Amino acid sequence: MKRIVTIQDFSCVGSCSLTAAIPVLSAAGVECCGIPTALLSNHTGFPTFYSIDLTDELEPIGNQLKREHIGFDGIYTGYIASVGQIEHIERFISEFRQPGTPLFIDPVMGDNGKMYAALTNDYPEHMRRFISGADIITPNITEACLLTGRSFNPCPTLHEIKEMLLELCGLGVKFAVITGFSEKGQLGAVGCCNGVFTEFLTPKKDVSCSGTGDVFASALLGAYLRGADYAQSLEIATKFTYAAVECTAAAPDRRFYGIHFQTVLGEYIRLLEGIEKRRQNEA
Ligand code: PXL
Repeated sequence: MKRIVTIQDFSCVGSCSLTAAIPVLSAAGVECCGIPTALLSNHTGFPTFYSIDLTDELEPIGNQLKREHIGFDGIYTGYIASVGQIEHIERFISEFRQPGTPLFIDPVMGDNGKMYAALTNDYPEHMRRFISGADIITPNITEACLLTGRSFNPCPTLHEIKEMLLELCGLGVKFAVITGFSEKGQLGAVGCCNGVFTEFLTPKKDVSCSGTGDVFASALLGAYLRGADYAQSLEIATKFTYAAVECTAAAPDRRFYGIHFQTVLGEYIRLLEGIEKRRQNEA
């Protein structure tokens, strides 16, 4: 079984960050070790939250894991609470990333044209440096605009999305994905690897719920670690996220609490098994 480490916050309530990554990656058959960067009562999209910063715990945790000779088949970062925390995580990665260890960075910074409340204005430039060594990144449109220094455009054309993807790949990213692209009543993700584009769209649901990006990113990584190629991983993650958003839409009073992915994890597992069966048939 593959073992990865994910470094992001633990929000007690909100179905996001570690509480999305661990179940989704576990459903993919991957051991998902979580290192919390902060402990929050609830995600920062609620009007108020209580937070304990755990930045200073990262180094002793890393040292202890090294002492036990624990290694990882992948490193995955999500919401990082501050520029200082990015720097700590960079040191952790330089200790644990072997040649060939995939580095997956979800550059969580904002949504709907706004940066998350707790982040500072200099954050995007540090995130831009941080993603330069990544294998896979999954910004949404807001984050892609922040990373490429563009002013926010809620409905970029496919051509504009492709320009941003090429720019992100130009930073040294192997597979850049932008989520939240919409066209003709459909919504989905577009990816780029070596100048080749991949796109997968589903019907658009007008539902916005926290944790959607975290579920998509975790599902994409899980599929990739299970042996799906980049295009297949993007398709599976988009289909699964759509199923979860549909589920959330059916429970409007609960949207604030985060995306309802839990009841459709079985769907994700079936999608992964479908890829595996196809591979066996081709062999
Ligand atoms: O889902 C992204 C996310 C992760 N972690 C925290 C957040 C958010 C978005 O609001 O506040 C703490």
